[in-house]
Formats: sequence, C-alpha cells, structure tokens
Amino acid sequence: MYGLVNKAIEEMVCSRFGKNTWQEIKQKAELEVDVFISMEAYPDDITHRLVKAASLVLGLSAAEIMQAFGEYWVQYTAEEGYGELMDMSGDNLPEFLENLDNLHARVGISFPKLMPPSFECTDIKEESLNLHYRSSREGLTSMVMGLVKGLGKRFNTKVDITQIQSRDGGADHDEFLVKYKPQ
Ligand code: 1DX
Repeated sequence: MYGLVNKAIEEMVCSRFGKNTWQEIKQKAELEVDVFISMEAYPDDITHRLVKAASLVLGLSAAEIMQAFGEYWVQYTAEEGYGELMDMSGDNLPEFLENLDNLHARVGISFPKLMPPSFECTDIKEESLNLHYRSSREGLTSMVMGLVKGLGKRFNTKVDITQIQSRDGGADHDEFLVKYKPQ
C-alpha cells in the first residue's frame, strides 16, 4: 500500500502513545525502511507487520487497532492534503459511501499502483443501507468498519454497523448493514 497508509499508522500511534512507543513498535516489526514516503508504494507485508507489532506492544488485538486506524484515516487524510478530495465525495454518509469508487478512481489516475477496494450500496433506505465491500486484499474488514464509523464522525451522524456476510465464512464478499441517523 502507499506510504500514506503507514505514515497514518505512525501518526496515530505517536499522537496517542508518544514517539518512544512508536520506536518500540517499529523495532519489533523489523522493517528495512525507516521513513515512509507517502506517494511510494510499499509491500502490504510492511503494514501487516506494523499492525502485528503494535498489537503486541499496546496489548490490543489487531482487529481493535485496525478499527481505530480506519476511524483515524478519515480524519488524517482530510487534514493531510486530501481535504478537497474528501469534500467533493459527498455531504453525508450514504452519499460518500456511494462515491467511494469514484474517489479511488480519481486517486488511481495519479497513483497507478493503487489497488482500490470496491464499495457498493444496496437496499438504500432513509436510515440504512447494505454496504458491499470487495477487495483484492484480505484482513482489512475491521478497518472498513472503522472507516464507516470515521465517516459517521465526519458527518456528525450516529452509525451502527454490523457485518452480515463474511468472506472468512465462505461468502463471495463482505457485506455490512449500516444504520445511520444524522444528529
Ligand atoms: F469508507 O484495500 C472512507 O495503496 C472509506 O481492501 C473508505 O492500494 C474513506 F498519494 C493518496 C494516496 C497516495 C490518497 F497515493 C491514497 F499515496 C485514498 C485518500 C482514499 C483518501 C486504498 C489506501 C488503497 C491505499 C483499503 C483501506 C482496504 C478507503 C484503505 C480506505 C479515502 C484507502 O479513503 C482495501 C493502496 C489516498 C486516499 C481516501 C486506500 C490503497 C476509504 C476512504 N482505503 C493514496
């Protein structure tokens, strides 16, 4: 994944636990890189090693970290140069989710090594929708749940998300029931 992802993990850990904890995590992850460059593509393995090391150092599950990271990503990208991209992708939660594939297509024009997931909304109602998540990557389901919660914060909307189909359980793709209520 692009370095922006690893940098966001670094920033999240540093802001919540301090630089020393981050150094400890980086050491445990045994990376060959010291500084991440946002616009350079890195092997996914680096991100997974960081999350595993963070899990050991912080005493949190990898799923807890990934969910927290998903929430953090929404705020981080809005503040780190992608505010306009986020702004033009929707004024409310369902609109933003419907525009996610367009957002990734836009990023992919400038960054061809992007491997964007795909999000599809079905059964759209006043206060709920079904979100279908398809990805060439595995193990990021918790992050997606955090991302949707992060969007809830962004749009001042109460969100309740539950997984109703999982690839781990043999389904074709992950599916979530998203209930939302603007506050
Ligand atoms: F609900 O892959 C809200 O590297 C959501 O299965 C979900 O393949 C917001 F410059 C610039 C760059 C860079 C901008 F090239 C990414 F570096 C992308 C900014 C999306 C904002 C996807 C990151 C692919 C890297 C992936 C989970 C799950 C999507 C991460 C979250 C808005 C982003 O993001 C999976 C890669 C951006 C950029 C957003 C993503 C790659 C998302 C969301 N994805 C790179």
